[in-house]
Amino acid sequence: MTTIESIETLLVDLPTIRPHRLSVATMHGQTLMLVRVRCSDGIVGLGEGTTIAGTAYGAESPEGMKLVVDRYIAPALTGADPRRVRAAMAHVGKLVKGNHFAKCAVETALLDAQGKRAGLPLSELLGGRVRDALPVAWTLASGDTGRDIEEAERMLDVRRHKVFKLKIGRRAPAEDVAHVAAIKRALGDRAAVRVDVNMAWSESQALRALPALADAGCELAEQPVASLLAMQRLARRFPIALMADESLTGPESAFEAARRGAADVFAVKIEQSGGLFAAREVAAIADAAGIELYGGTMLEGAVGSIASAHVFATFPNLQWGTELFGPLLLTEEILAEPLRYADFQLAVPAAPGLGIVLDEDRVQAFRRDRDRIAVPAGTAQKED
Ligand code: MUC
Ligand code: MG
Repeated sequence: MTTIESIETLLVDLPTIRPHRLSVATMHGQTLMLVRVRCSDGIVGLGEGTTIAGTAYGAESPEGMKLVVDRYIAPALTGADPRRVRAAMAHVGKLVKGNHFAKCAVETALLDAQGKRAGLPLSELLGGRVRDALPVAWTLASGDTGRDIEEAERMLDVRRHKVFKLKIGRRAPAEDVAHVAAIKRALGDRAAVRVDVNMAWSESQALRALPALADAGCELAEQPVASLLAMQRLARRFPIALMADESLTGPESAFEAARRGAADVFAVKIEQSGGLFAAREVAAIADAAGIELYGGTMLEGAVGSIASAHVFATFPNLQWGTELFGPLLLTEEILAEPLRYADFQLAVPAAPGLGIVLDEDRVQAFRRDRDRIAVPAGTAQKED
């Protein structure tokens, strides 16, 4: 019988190419919690858990995920059959409540191993991909309108992105609307402009700002308010699509959002959903309810981004494309062969499992010392 021999975790701290300003925090670096599942047949599966600015975005942190995997998930799975991925994760579900991001990292590693074992890319293992490449949006979040326009122009020039998501919600809504309008004016029909407010507005602020954003040519607003009821009241009032992100924490919440008609689009995220299978359930609920789909990111590094890509490649509907640009926000490459971004798309690898190989030297170089609590200079999350 094939068994899981060990599950190991490590934290890898990587700087971002520039400060990334969201309404909840400014990121200067990203911490990847990598998981390696070693099986008795010699196969090793890889997974990743990532958050946005530590605990500023959600309840989990990379350090917390590592603890949950080391202390609770690894002992529960050691000795289990790695080929029974769903049984293994059901067992974990009984012992570990919540902790969606940590569970997603482990499920990814089990599926990577299973794909390698079967000789199938993850997307084929999950039932078959319907596309080999995914459109990828870029997030403009430097905090400066001129700099954002220059960044967008560069992305258009090199044909890497032509859809831009603007992070807003830190400033007064009227200032944000002016920022969005200036960027859309500069880019014109060459690019699509969307915004993500990360829940920063009250409903009355959203009521004033959404029509102004629509007038400025912004095609979509992501999670302008926190409340699902407020999302429901705002939906379909203005000629701008409303997308749910933070409201979607798995299939149950997706069902509730769909039942209430609280969004036109769902941003599906594998970690927030609770894993790759759960993300597919969220997408199925959207499809059944006539809600459109978008492949979201938790700003994962290469491992989490490519796991997401395999899942999104299986979605029959993906009307709004994806934003799997996480690895491009980091200064350092940790793969032996970088992911392929070209012609505004990310190629979904064709090799078995995730279809990627870590550059072990690079990983070790950026690995956080096990005994050191402090985060290396330049990568700490801090408010500016
Ligand atoms: C989010 O809220 O969607 C996605 C892109 C980005 O810059 O941040 C993430 C999180
Ligand atoms: Mg969002």
